[in-house]
Amino acid sequence: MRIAQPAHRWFAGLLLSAASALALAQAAKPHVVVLATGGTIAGAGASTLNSVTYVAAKVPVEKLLAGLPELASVARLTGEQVFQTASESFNNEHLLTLARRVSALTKQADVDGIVITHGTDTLEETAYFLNLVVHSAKPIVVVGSMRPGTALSADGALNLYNAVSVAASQDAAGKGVLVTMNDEIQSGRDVAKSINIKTEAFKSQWGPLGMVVEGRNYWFRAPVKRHTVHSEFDIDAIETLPAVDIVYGYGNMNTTGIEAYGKAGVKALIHAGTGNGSVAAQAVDALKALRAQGVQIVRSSRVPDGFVLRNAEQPDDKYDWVVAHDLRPQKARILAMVALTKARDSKELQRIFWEY
Ligand code: DAS
Repeated sequence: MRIAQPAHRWFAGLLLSAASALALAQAAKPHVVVLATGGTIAGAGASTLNSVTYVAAKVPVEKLLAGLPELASVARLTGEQVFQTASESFNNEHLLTLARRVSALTKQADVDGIVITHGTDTLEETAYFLNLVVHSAKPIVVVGSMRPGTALSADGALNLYNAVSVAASQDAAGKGVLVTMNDEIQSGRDVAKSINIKTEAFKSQWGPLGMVVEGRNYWFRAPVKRHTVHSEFDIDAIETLPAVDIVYGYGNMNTTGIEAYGKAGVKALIHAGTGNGSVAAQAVDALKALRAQGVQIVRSSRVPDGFVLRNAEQPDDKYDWVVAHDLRPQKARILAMVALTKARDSKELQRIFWEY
């Protein structure tokens, strides 16, 4: 014979079973780890009208996640504060530390995807670096914002939601490191900050890979250059990064910078030339002298889009120089640093610039 339960015990039982059902449902969601590094997405301004005047790298990751309860609908989250810095101040140690943490997390069976919140100034460099050295097909998404969360029409909340949503998506696996900004899903290799004052700041001349709208991914193309699991480079085998710097081409340029970097012992120098990577006549001998000292010379261009043709503006075969293909100078520097942990001659270096 069933003994009737008093109403309050029946209700408590109902609540308990609902709570445990909710907990089970949450536990079944993909586990996304959010690694916070600082930037505007963690910034704060004095008033809602301060969309450009604010202090970056203030809000801790716990607060970023707590301020976005919608995230619980897409993933189970863990937050880690790896750094709290504006990204213009990133150095090679930041890159190595972050990549080692990302790599270690991707090896954990209970981690399904990773989001890195990052300043927008060098976000494109970090995304490309991770694309080259983290051997995992799991979604890795780098995200920032152009306005602090305290401003009217702040973009960080939706950018972060989109980043977590993409990182929790199975269809985002195997596409290399991704960047979600302004509803677009960009390739970490191709994307660069192209407008320094709009929320529609990140562009790729080859276009985004897709869009994320209301938590759903719409893909339109896939990367063709080598990345992540198809890369010959692995962060677990990289102790340090060699010195690689950039000189800028312009009218009336001189060789002071080129010679100074030679004296400083750079292993490669990226020349951000005019046009199709042109080198001023007065700079050619200085670059040839560096090459003769064993410094690799990589011709990139200050022109954001297009790509540098080998042996067009300069006899690269004769000078034993390398061309950066379609990579902007700051991206070419990242690839040259990683490549020189393995490549020992310019032919190998040029192959790497064609393939990555
Ligand atoms: N200073 C910028 C940075 O940290 C702020 C930003 O846009 O994120 O990259």
